[in-house]
Amino acid sequence: MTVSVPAAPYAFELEPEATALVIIDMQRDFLEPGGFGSMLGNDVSLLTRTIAPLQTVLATARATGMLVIHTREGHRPDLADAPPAKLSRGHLSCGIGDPGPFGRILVRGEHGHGIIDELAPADGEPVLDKPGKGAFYATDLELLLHNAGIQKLIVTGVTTEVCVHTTVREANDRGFECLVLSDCVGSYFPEFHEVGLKMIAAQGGIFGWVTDSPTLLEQLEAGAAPVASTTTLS
Ligand code: TIU
Repeated sequence: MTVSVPAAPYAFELEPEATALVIIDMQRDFLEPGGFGSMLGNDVSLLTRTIAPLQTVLATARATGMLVIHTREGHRPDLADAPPAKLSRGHLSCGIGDPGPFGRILVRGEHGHGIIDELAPADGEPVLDKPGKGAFYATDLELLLHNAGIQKLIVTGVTTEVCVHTTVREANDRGFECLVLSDCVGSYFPEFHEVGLKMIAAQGGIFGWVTDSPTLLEQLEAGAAPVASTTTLS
């Protein structure tokens, strides 16, 4: 079955069995009020608005039998996999590895590093721990996708211009085609979110495609390939 999803810059064709849903870094420290993100002065509601639509996409992907992959940004407790340049960046008084509101910040195993309860991984769904912004860097994601026969990615999560963008660029260079869901990705900076999405679909889809979750779900649920059409980014 091929599903044709209206998108910018033109319809994205996907076969569910060759497509993975990638959910990037929906971690408490980025999303929850009082966590690391909000401690830095960010408005986390710009990120939490992605949770409800993402829950629906996740349920549909599971029902369709699609591969679902979750990622978490973070480090070993001894920080041996954290570049000193990352640790020192920003001159933060409370940064990576320091005791934060939800445990040590971005350290694996700590409460704040965990994925929010609303999007908890199901048994058998790969959860990828990544030390960088991109999900391919220093992880086995590419191997995992190749072994599962995956060629296309539906990309969701946070933040649009940081970990989502880096991952889409990495995926694109490796030959994967990415469909980014505009309502299922979010940024602390609305203008970066908007421009970040435009950058993906510009120049004929230089990095990938952009649509929203209702548009994807409508086509997945119809289970057919209607006439291809194009949407514009608002
Ligand atoms: N996951 C992710 O995007 N990590 C970040 O550090 N994002 C920021 O926007 N800071």
